[in-house]
Amino acid sequence: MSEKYDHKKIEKKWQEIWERLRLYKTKEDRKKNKYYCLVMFPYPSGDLHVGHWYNFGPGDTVARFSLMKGKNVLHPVGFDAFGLPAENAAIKHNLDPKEWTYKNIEKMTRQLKSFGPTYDWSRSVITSEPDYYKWTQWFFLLMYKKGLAYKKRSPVNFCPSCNTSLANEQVVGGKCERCETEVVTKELEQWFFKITKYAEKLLSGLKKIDWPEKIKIMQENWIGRSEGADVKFKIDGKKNKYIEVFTTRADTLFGATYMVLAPENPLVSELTKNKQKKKVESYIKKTKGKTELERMAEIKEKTGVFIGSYTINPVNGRKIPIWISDYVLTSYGTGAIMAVPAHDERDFEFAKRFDLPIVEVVSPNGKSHKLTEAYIGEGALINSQKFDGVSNKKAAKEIVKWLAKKKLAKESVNYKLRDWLVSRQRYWGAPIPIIYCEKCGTVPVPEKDLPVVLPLGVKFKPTGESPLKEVRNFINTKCPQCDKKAKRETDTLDTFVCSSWYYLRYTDVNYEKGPFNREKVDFWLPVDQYIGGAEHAVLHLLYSRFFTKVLYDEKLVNFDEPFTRLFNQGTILGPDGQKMSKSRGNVVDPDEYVRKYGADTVRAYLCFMGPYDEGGPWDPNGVLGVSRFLNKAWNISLRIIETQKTEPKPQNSSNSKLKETKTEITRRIHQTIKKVTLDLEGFRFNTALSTLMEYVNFLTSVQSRLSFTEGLKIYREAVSTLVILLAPITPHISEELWQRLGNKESIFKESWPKYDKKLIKEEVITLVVQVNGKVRDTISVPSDIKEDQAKKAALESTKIKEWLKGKSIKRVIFVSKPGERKKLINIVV
Ligand code: ANZ
Ligand code: ZN
Repeated sequence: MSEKYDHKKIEKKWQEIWERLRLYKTKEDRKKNKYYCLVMFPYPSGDLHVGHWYNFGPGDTVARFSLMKGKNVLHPVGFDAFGLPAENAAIKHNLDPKEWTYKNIEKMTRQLKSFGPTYDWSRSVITSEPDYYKWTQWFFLLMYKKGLAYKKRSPVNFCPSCNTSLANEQVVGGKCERCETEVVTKELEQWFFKITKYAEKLLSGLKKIDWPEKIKIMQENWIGRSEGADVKFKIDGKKNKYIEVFTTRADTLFGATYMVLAPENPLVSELTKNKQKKKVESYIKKTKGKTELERMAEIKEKTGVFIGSYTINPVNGRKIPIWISDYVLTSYGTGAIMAVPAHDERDFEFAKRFDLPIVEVVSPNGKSHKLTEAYIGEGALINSQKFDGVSNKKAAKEIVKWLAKKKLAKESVNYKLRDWLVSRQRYWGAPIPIIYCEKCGTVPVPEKDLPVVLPLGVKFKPTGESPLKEVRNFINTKCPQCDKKAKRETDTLDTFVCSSWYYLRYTDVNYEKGPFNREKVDFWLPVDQYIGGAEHAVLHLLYSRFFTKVLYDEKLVNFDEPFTRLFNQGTILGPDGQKMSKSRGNVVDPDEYVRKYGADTVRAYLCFMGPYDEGGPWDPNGVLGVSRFLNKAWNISLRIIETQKTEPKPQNSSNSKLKETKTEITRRIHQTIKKVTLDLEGFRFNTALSTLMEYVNFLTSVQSRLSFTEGLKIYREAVSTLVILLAPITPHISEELWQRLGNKESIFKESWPKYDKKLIKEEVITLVVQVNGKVRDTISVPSDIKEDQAKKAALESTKIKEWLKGKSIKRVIFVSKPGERKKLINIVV
């Protein structure tokens, strides 16, 4: 009996040897093609969960595969270590956030190492280290110097549970992305990054990157480009005073019967007539505290107040009333709209409620109708004077042109994207490097004074105000300009700022002259393959693109998209098919499976469980199946390897039969190389693995025709191929068998096998065609012919056609047994 597959022994042994050999030490080898393979770095939450494994396991397969294909691979990992959970855990357990974070990093590093990844640990980053966040602060200063960071008092999203403001991207369906608490609006003075300046570039850049279509569409919608026109309405009774509105439907101008301003629009106080003042003010008060999402909700009953003034519709001179309503947002377009109740649903509801005139101007059939709801479709214009009869699409352009001549309109583009709110009223983050001086005002911390160190051991409670406000020796400082007493900014930076540039730092983590070493960044970037979850679609993935574009414009890097190719792994569900969660009790602990079956089994299972971008439920039986496969692969490999040492060669029976079988094995080897190579290149890990499973079954079955001793040379080649093809997925077992095959160097120094097209050539078998059970023809067909093709071939045979003349076919039966060298078609007439 051969030695049993002992995953514990093998995995420990090779992890130690690989570390000793410094196998994963990355070098810049200019003779090879570089390949930067990046996985989204984890937040040190305490435990590596299955989702992490699903990101990192197959990610490591990609890195190892590229390594064996002869590429110069950079495959780093680090920790996104600042952030709220650390602080919340600290409060709950009366710990220090730093202590909690670093303990978790230690634990997660151990867990990460247990699956045998190729990470070069000497290139790791921890974003909460001063020598990292020093440069995060440097980026803030860069934005500030370029006018891309500014402070503004405005209503912002605020999570009452996390006690901090949030960026728009962190509000999902009106709730805090992190804790799912309903977000409220608060008026605060906050720092923003002017990402809106890059709206167009962020949009057009999407065209040239190889990302999942889904993510590109999400970013496109988030940026929300909208083409239309700004149209000027003269204020009635005022000379040369206008209100500008943004509209995407200039074709409907003749149907604009009232105007609506956002309650926050500065014109409101100016234009409100005394009689209306009380009502208007109380309405404005009620609007405050409502989030944009609430205000735009379709279902909500429309509210508003007439402010007593009028404007003149520029197309027909009609006097129309000005209202305020919360369904008009202050932050979009011009904060004012022309309302066309006949063709806009919200305006229609509003007009019904307040009994405002509804004038139909776009008609599907050129006639007028009594409208019971807004008509939003296409049509020809009516009630629009000289534009009557013109198709509405065309009319939109013509009306803008016509008004533009009178300087009353111009084409305009708006974006839904808002500036990125980056300040947080929390402790565990990079301090914003700004000083306030009574004399000099807002003063950026000079680069030589970076980092602004986050004080440690601070006792705090989240109150909605920055905890750093309580730390005297942090807050009190000197003005870098006049040297007088001054105070530091006490908000910290959103952790998404830290993660917007970490992929640059990996190329030289100890660099001291700047955030990154230009020479190394020129060599490694952009990232060739990024792998991570789709939940970052409009967060990290958008912010990183923005950072890169700023760097590009500053000529600090020579590329303007950071991640050339992106892959989103799917989600692993609990064994019950539901999302894993503690409350459901369906959370799978990968460590437990590693202990029981080994890292190689878990890695292979993750590759095998389904298409990588889909994921699916975790199936304990599936793990068992994969474990059986590895045992089978181990057993047969070992039997072949050991045959050489112990058994004498027997006498050959029939030379031609043996030769035929050897050819068959050779063909199978090359077919398998081809299939697995293409599958790994396409991230089809599941089918790569099922091909290898079939291959092992084949090797097991073929020995009935050619014993191991008879075909030892070809069998050894078959085993070599098996372990090489498996190596990126199950590195430990492969390395062990590789060594037992007598190889001295690591399998990961071996180059990926090439297949020989000539040797793959399709095998031909015989298709026997019967009519009513009698053999009438035999045709040569490919061995893997499918039922439809076989039927087609049979019916196209001239001999068969002859037999079928004048008869009607009742049934066609296809008989195909795997491994048989003949297949059969029986036509029943
Ligand atoms: C007249 C009109 C007639 C409109 C019609 C629509 C249909 P998107 O595509 O999202 O850009 N709008 C403009 N600014 C707004 C604001 N600050 N708050 C709320 N609504 C605003 O939508 C543009 C349309 O949304 C604009 O075109 C305007 O209404 C409204 F049959 O103008 B429209
Ligand atoms: Zn929250």
